[in-house]
Amino acid sequence: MALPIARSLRSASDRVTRYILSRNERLFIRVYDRKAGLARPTRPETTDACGLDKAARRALEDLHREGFAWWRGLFGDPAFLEAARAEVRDACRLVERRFEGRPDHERTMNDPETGWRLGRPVAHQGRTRITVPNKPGIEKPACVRAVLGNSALTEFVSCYYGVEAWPNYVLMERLQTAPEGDFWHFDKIYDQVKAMVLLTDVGLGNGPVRYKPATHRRPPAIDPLFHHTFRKGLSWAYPPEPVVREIKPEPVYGCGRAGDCLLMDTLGIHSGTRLIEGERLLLVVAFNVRTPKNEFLWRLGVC
Ligand SMILES: O=C(O)CCC(=O)C(=O)O
Ligand SMILES: [Fe+2]
Repeated sequence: MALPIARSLRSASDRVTRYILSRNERLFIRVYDRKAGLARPTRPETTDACGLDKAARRALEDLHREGFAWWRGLFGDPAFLEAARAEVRDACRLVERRFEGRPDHERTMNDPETGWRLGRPVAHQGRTRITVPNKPGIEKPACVRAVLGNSALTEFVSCYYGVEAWPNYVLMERLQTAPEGDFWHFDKIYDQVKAMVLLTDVGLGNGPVRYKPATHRRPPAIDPLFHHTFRKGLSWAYPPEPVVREIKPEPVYGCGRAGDCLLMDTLGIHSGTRLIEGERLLLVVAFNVRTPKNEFLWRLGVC
């Protein structure tokens, strides 16, 4: 009997906390930053114990400083790349078949055969996206198993936060020529790192992601949007262009060779750019982490 009472008291207190923080931006920011301070991403000089090699240590330093980093050639095996490109193209063909003849308002569907979440191809952005949850009972192509099974990558992200990290899902993505990129955004107010594995060479014309350096430390102009996202959800995670333009310095572009792995702290502001030529194929591993901030937001039921 005692346990359900304790639980319902706790959930009542969580609801009150959420209500109070919803009403007061400054208080929300203070609490949010204090939770973040409890497990700041580990400083690179304290990460010897993580056993990272030289390339990974350099990427870790860059990720701390800029919120964005390159780990060159991590998945550079040509046989892996060729097979992975074929698997991503196959998955894109499955998406086309599944959406054939479906009404326009259906933006996503769960594929009963594979367990994947399929996104309707977004024509004006040239984007096809398949989400493969990292759960039992979900079909996982070899390329997905390879990125999920790369323990150096998971260790890297755990080391960045100083707490346990685990891959939550993998995106298989294709970008084709299109009139538009997507809008500036942060992914969510939770701590998360995304590892983007390039399966094709990406130059400026091939739709690289762009990232405003150091915005993972949240410039003050972004505070109201974090608060609104807390209150009302992810439609507030899109800072307007003039606000982003005022934030220095200029963006970096996620160009690289097939096999390079880009690392991105998704609290920072970024956007996909328009693909002008060729085709960009990508695997993206999204990592969850058990930071005090995330535990707190999970408890409050924030999306
Ligand atoms: O595809 C891209 O270049 C960026 C996509 C993005 O914003 C993300 O995966 O969070
Ligand atoms: Fe994003």
